[in-house]
Parts: sequence; C-alpha cells; structure tokens
Amino acid sequence: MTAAHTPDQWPPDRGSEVAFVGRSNVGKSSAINAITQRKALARTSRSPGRTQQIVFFQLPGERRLVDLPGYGYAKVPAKLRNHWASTIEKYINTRAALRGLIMLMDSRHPLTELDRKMLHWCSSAELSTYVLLTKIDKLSRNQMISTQRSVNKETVPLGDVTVQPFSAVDGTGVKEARCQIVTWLE
Ligand SMILES: Nc1nc2c(ncn2[C@@H]2O[C@H](COP(=O)(O)OP(=O)(O)OP(=O)(O)O)[C@@H](O)[C@H]2O)c(=O)[nH]1
Ligand SMILES: [Mg+2]
Repeated sequence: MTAAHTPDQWPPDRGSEVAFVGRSNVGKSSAINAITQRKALARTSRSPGRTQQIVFFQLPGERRLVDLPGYGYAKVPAKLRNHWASTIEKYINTRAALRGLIMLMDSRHPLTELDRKMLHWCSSAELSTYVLLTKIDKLSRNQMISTQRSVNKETVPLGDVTVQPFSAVDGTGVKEARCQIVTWLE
C-alpha cells in the first residue's frame, strides 16, 4: 500500500491495524509472508536493516498489516537510528487504528536491552502484545522450553503479553499468530 518515511505519509488513521516490530534481521518480513501465505509480500533479506520505512499492507476491508523498521542495527548511523526509534514510538503511542502488536524476538538471544525497552513502551501504552520467539527451528526442544520459560517470567508482570514459539521455516506458531491477528483485526 505505502512505504512511509515520515508520519504524514501514513495512510488515514481509520479501521484496524496490526503491526510487526523487532530487532533488525529477527524475521519480521518472513513472518508476514508466512502468516499471509505469500512468498514475497514483504521483502526479506540476509543483510540486516533493509526495511527502513514503515510499510503498510492492505487487507480486505479497512484492515492493514504494518511492517515497522527493525531496531538495534549497529551499522546504521546514530541519527537514522534515532529517527527510527522516535518514529516507532510515535506510531505506537498515537495510532488509533492499532489493535495489537506482534513483537518478534530471536529465540537464540531474546530480551536484548532494546527488546526490553520495546516491551516496556508497549506495556505503558497499554497495547496488547503477542511475542513471537522466532527461528525456533534452530533450537532443540529443551532449549525451546527453557527459553519460553525465561521469557514468560519477564513478560507476565507486564500485563497483556502472550509468548509463542515461531518459525517461518517449519511453520511453528504460524496458525496461532494468524488467529490472534484475525481476532484483533475484527
Ligand atoms: N532458520 C530460520 N531463518 C529465518 C526465519 N525467519 C527468518 N529467517 C531468516 O532471517 C533473515 C532475516 O529475515 P527477514 O524476514 O528479512 O528479517 P527482518 O526482521 O524483516 O529484517 P529487517 O527488515 O532487515 O530488519 C533471512 O535470512 C531469513 O531467511 C526462521 O523462522 N527460521
Ligand atoms: Mg524486513
């Protein structure tokens, strides 16, 4: 629909939206493709920091999926990084159409400093958050269980946060995530 660099390029704030957020390279675009069952709706890449704008995808009705720019990519100049952070913060705090946030964390190293900051922003904005622990196909079953346990421990006190293991590669959690998104959008 739109790739917006600045808030004035955002589509009109009507209907309902679900946004995807997470560190650069965590698998946001891959998750959007897996959930929508489209091969290349959102562009994926091996090099982090590729999605530099807010990308809005139109669904039937006045409904949208939103791919927020990845945070925490060290090689991006500080000025641009700050621009992203303030854009994401503004989007989360002001967007009336926003029904819920899909927050992705890499299951191999979740809860980085920026992930924690993001979770606290969501919590103070009283925004429903669904955490995907991505690339779970890279973990053993035991690792998956202990990761889920430690992430739960930190997110439970934050309120409306659900944690779901996820893989765009083997399909783990895709149905569950789609179900949550459909519920929010309705
Ligand atoms: N093994 C595995 N690899 C994945 C998975 N999801 C994404 N990847 C890989 O991770 C890399 C980054 O994926 P993207 O979907 O482009 O990540 P992104 O968060 O959109 O990245 P930026 O837009 O650059 O911030 C690609 O090489 C993907 O193939 C997954 O579930 N399992
Ligand atoms: Mg992307």
